Formats: sequence, structure tokens, C-alpha cells
Amino acid sequence: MSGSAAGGKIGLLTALEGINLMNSRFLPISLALLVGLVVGFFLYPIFVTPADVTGDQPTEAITSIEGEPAVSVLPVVQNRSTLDHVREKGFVRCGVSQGLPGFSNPNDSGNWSGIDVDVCRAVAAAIFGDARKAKFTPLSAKERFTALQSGEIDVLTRNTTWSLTRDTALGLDFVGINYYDGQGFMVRKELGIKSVMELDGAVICTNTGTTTELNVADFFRSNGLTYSIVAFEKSDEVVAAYDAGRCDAFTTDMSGLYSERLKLANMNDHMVLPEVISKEPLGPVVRQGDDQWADIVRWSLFAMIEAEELGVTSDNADDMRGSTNPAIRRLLGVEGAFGQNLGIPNTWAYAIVTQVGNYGQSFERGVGVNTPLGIPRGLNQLWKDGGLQYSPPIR
Ligand SMILES: N[C@@H](CCC(=O)N[C@@H](CS)C(=O)NCC(=O)O)C(=O)O
Repeated sequence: MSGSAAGGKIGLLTALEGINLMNSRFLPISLALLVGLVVGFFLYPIFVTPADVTGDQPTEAITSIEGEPAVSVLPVVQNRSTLDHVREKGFVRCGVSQGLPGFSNPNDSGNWSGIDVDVCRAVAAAIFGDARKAKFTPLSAKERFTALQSGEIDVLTRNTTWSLTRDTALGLDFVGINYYDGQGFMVRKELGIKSVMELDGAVICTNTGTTTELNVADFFRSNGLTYSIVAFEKSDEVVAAYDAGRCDAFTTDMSGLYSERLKLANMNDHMVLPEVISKEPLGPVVRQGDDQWADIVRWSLFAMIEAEELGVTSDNADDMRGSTNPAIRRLLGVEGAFGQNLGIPNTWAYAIVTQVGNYGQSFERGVGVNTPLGIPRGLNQLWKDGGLQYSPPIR
């Protein structure tokens, strides 16, 4: 084995030595190479302009992961920090849905609202002291990860499920959970169905590029049920297909069902089946490899949750600055230098709470029981009220 390897090496060297570049046989090739190098040197800066992204140069390879769009697998190379880039631009750009009422939805004047939009505005408030310094890029489920990897957006705040594959293989990092969800099914009441188990042989409508597609496959296979899928990239197409009777059931995150059913011609003709077939922890996502940026987004969300726990709202935050409770004083920047540790002003959380509100305020305003969606807090209550929302201490 080793003998033949050594033999191979010697053979290669001999072959290389046999090529004398100044030999008349090779002279034309040598000249062509030289000219090519010189021309390439001068043309390179003209044709290769730096991308208007955080100095990112997408490096490598494209791969395809089951249920995910083909994407670069290595993190983009960061020449500048995302925070520096955001400061230079004067705003943070967030990837959001193409219109999911309660989560991220534009009104007729193009103003976005919803709980995912609030996370983005919280980041803008933390950095600039001004929640209005946020811009939004609507993205389909399929487009969202590529937009973040390429640097087109600074953070993805778009009902996106945290899964191991997405957190590891895409060069991205999930930094928190702003909505604990699970996948459900909606059907026409006239079908007379009471359970997902009665959907054997059904035609199911859903979105491409989602965990939803994968969960349906798991669920039907593990229960020995057959089905066929009608899937579209745009949610409005899924809703239209379901509304037109092209499928027996519509499946997505429960929150998505609450939201999308508002778009149906007659939402009272439809019902959500009781089974929740998956865990869908939805939260903001950043590029891997920029820890400071990840911390800023993570703690902006935590500040909203901590404010609710401490009873600090957009209405009382000014008065609360005079509180004797040390946790409230730290949150509002009266004591300590917690913003400084994040590289942003110490009034970061005060700006978030006064301009965006605490987590409960954002939830009630976007998706709560008094909105058209009418979603109860459920798993999204604070931990002290029996839910899962919990912020580590700000200290
Ligand atoms: N949470 C799931 C599903 C996310 C998803 O894309 N849901 C659709 C159906 S609710 C959606 O966001 N539609 C709104 C849009 O694309 O604008 C995931 O991360 O894959």
C-alpha cells in the first residue's frame, strides 16, 4: 500500500519536472497564463462589488435539507458586526411574513404590526432608543433562511419554528421563543369530522418550506393513515385553495389557523380539530457567529417578558423608574450598566417597554382574546401563571 502511494508521488514529480514552462512547446501557454493573470487582476474590482450586507461574503456550498430550501451551509463571513452595520444604516431590517394578522401584517398604509413585528421594534428601540427605526422585508417560508444567510435582513422575526436542523445546519442561531405553538388542522364543519384520525385518505392543503409538511408526513405515517398534499409557497394561495374546496383540511401552526381563517369567505363554516400534532416553538433567528448581535436580540425579547413579570408597562414605566425594587431599577437602567454589556445604551429596556410595551401588552394587542384572532395566553402565560414564558434575571 505505502509502496504504491510513494510510487505515485514520484511519478507525479517526474511528470511535473518534465514540464519546463520556458520550453518552446509550452511558451504560448505560459504567455496566455501571464496575460490572463494581469487582465484578471485589473478587472476583478470592476466586476466583483462587495454585497450591501454586513460585509458578508457567502462562502460555500449549497445543500438541501429535507423540508428546507437549498441553502448555504457555512455561516457567512462577517467582516463587520451586525450591530455596526445596523448603526451605519440607521435602522434594523427584519424578515417577516407576507401577511399573517396578529404576527406580522401590513395595513393599507404599509405599517406593520403584530407580535413578531414588536420583537423587531424592540430591537430597534434597544439600539436606537427609537422603535420606529425598523424596516420590514416580507418573506415566504421558503425564502426566509436564505434572506438571513445572505445578509438581506439583520434578523428573522417571522413565526419560525426552532428545530435542531435549522439551528445547526443552516449557519443560523435561534435566540428565544416569543410564541409557543403546535400544529393543528382546520376542516369545514359540514364534513362532520371530530378528529384528525378521521382524515384517512384526505387531501391536505399547506405551505411549502415549513415544518408543517414534515409533521403531516410523520403523523399520517405513524398512525397508518394515507393522505395527499396540495402545497403552495404563498399562504394566500393555500387559503384560496382550501376556501375553494380543493382540499379537505388546512394544516399549519395553531396560531396560523387562528390568523388565516380570518381570510376565509365565511370563517364560521370552519372548525379547528382538537389534536395538536407537534411542538412549534416560534422565535427570532440571527446568523451564527455574531454573538453580540444574538445577545441583543435575545435580551430585547427577555426584557419584554421580564417587564411583564415585574408589572412594568408602557403606561407606568416612567413612574416605575422611581421604584425601590432593585429588579425594576435595573430593568429600566436606573441602576447598573446592563446595556453597556450588550454594547447599547443603558436605557435599552426602558425604550423597549415605553415604546413597544411588555410581552403581555404586545400579546394582547396582537393576538389576544380581544383581537379578531382571540387567542388565550395558554402556554404563553408567564411561568408564574402556569405558562412557559420566562426571562433569566437581568442583573
Ligand atoms: N412555523 C412553521 C410554519 C411557518 C409558516 O410559514 N406558516 C405559514 C402558514 S401560517 C405562514 O407563515 N404564512 C404567512 C405568510 O407566508 O405570509 C415553520 O417555521 O416552518
